[in-house]
Amino acid sequence: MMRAIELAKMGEGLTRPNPPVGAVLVLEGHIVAEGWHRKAGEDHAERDCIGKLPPMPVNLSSATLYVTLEPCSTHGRTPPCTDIILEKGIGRVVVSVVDLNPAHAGRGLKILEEAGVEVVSGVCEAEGRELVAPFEKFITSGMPYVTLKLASTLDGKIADSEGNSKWITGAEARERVQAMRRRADAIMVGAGTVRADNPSLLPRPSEGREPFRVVIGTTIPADCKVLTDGAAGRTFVRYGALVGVLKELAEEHSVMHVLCEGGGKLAARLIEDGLVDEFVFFIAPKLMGADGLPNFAQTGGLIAGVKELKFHSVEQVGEDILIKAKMEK
Ligand code: AOF
Ligand code: ZN
Repeated sequence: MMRAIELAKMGEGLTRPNPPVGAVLVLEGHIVAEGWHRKAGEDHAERDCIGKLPPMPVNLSSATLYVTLEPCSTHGRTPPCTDIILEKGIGRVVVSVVDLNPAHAGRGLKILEEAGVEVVSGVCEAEGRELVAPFEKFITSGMPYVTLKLASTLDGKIADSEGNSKWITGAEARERVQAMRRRADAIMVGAGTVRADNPSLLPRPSEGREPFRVVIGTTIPADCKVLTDGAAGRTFVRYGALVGVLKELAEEHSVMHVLCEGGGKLAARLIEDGLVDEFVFFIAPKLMGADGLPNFAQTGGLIAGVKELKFHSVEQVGEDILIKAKMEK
């Protein structure tokens, strides 16, 4: 299943509005085929995997198909995966997580079981759930999953007194940010960040990803990168309630996963409005000092109103620390 999850990850950032899914077919203890979902409208992971079997007939009644998501059971853009599994006579199907898409949700597993296929679910469930978290948010609420990434010094400063923020964290942390961009459907920043840094916000290397870029605010220079480079056609500048902007991204552009990279004011608004699904903090072993410099929560300031988070993972990345956290529900 961990191999199937690895395969699924190759589709992250490419599949909207579909989830990234991976599949592995095992026969007599050996992996005989692998597959993953590349793009909505193209083969699902199961079909991609099974399609890679050699053309000669093989008895698959003792084979196990490992899939990161419950196989679909209805005709969407593509035919149901349950059909091909039954057609090929695969004896056992192991899934990580049930598909929360109301069109499937348990139905695929039931169809397989009723047809005599041995079904196991909940394998590597935490990893499988993490993989489809953006899809689940999108399909169940019509809103994108929002990851808020912030890089700060140990004393919580996200920029210096001249607004410079690019060099707070080290090279490895910046590489990780590129990987996060490849997994997102849209990268969002505040107008202040564009004015201060003139970022491209595109992943490097892009590996085929073409995320939207969303700038929240009114005034950005006409010659900034996001408005003038080759991907400028996928840049949106928006002002107003963030809920409305996020809804527009989901409804009109099938954006399932938004990565917000700050700055402090936009971060504070997202936090205040309860729109952040996951926090990713990069913390550098540096002290900036000085009062009044930008940090990421410019509102509140009383212990009574403190926002409680829960750390999900803590990891050293180069000289920096990466903390993933979620708001306590
Ligand atoms: C699977 N395997 O690899 C994926 C699944 O319009 P379609 O036919 O592409 O179906 C989209 C739905 O299928 C999507 O909303 C989700 O519930 C499921 N995605 N299912 O069995 C896959 N990507
Ligand atoms: Zn399917």
